[in-house]
Amino acid sequence: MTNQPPESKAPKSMRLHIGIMGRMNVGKSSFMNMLAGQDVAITSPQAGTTTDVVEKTMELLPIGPVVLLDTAGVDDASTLAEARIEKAKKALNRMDIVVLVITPNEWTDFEDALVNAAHTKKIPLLVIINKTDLGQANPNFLALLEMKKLVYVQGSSTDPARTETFKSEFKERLRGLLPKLFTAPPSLIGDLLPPGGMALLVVPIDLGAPQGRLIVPQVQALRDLLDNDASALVVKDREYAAALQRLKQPPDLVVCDSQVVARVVADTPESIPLTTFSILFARMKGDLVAQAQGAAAIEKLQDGDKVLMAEGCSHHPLEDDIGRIKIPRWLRQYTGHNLTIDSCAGHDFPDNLQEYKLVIHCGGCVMTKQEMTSRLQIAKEKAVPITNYGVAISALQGVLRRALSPFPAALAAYEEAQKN
Ligand SMILES: Nc1nc2c(ncn2[C@@H]2O[C@H](COP(=O)(O)OP(=O)(O)OP(=O)(O)O)[C@@H](O)[C@H]2O)c(=O)[nH]1
Ligand SMILES: [Mg+2]
Repeated sequence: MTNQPPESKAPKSMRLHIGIMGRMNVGKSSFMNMLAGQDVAITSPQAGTTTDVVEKTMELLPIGPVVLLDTAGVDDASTLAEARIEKAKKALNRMDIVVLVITPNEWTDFEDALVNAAHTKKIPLLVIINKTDLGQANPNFLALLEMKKLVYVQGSSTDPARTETFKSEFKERLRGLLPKLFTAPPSLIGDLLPPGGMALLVVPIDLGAPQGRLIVPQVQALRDLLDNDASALVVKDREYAAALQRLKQPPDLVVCDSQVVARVVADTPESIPLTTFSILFARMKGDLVAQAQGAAAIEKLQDGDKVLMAEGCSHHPLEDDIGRIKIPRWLRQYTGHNLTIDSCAGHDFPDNLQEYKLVIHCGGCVMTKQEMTSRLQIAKEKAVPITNYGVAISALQGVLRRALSPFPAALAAYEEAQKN
């Protein structure tokens, strides 16, 4: 037990990030203060009071740990610069849900643009009609929101007599939108292909590996493809080139085992998207963008730098071989530097994490997504780049750009991090 208040226990990344957005002066900061039950953000009748994002971590019962993000208001639509909308859209990337604050009977192009952007990014959106103490929304206006299929709550952030009702209605509506966030299982591969598409899976030769360890990822990929109305062709790496040639149409995606990725890349035309099983799992289990970014640190390693090989479980002979012998060897060969490579296993990172220039994590097959996410978060807080076995192997084989080709955001993050 610790003395910490409950809200400081959960790492930020596991909290529901609620972004409060809207035009200037609609009462975003007042709404946030009302939810927080304290004056977290400055409010004023002056438009443009909030200039930078104000964050408040709190326990929003019964929903759980959340981060409220109060954003700078956007100009009235008439003077709305394109750049402002772009900035607002960018801010969406940090949010799990958007709360769009408006005032009664005012709906501009900005609101439409934000609703569309949230829709495109598949971020649920809840409309708050604020300042109803000054005047109610008229029936036509509410009908317009309903026509746009928007969920809304009405109330006043500054009227103490009505805050409790406002808050509880807000939480109820919010909960109604949440299942979409939590019930949709992350896709392994199915979302990367069009319906009716075909994936070519290149599996390692030693299919008879103990306890089916090498088989599970392929079975999961097959199932996910079938669930998404796609088909698959499975070949061993030796038969890959011939199988590819026999196809009348190129596959929509090639997925191979990390350890044969260099050869498979060599045999695959540039126009065919290609990745590895471990990159697919990294995406499903962790945060591929962060891990692609982390891989850029490989290029910057110097003599004497420390690298940590981290495993989620304490006993895993097969990955031991990759994590303790192969990757360290490739890493030394690739960088040409004298590195200190440590390893850790189990549920905790070592206390001296900040001494490392890079953490290379296993695929986390025995870890939950939350566990992986919180580890990524710890590394982020200590400013230590983190990547994973699969991403690192492709980088060390010199084919990471190619293996990230189906994931534009991760590829961009990797290229950007290489420049810095
Ligand atoms: N009457 C009334 N006034 C409100 C309400 N909510 C906010 N206000 C007032 O509206 C003004 C603007 O509120 P803020 O919370 O600063 O608005 P904001 O959207 O954060 O503004 P920017 O940060 O400038 O974009 C302040 O004077 C608030 O007191 C409400 O529900 N009713
Ligand atoms: Mg504000």
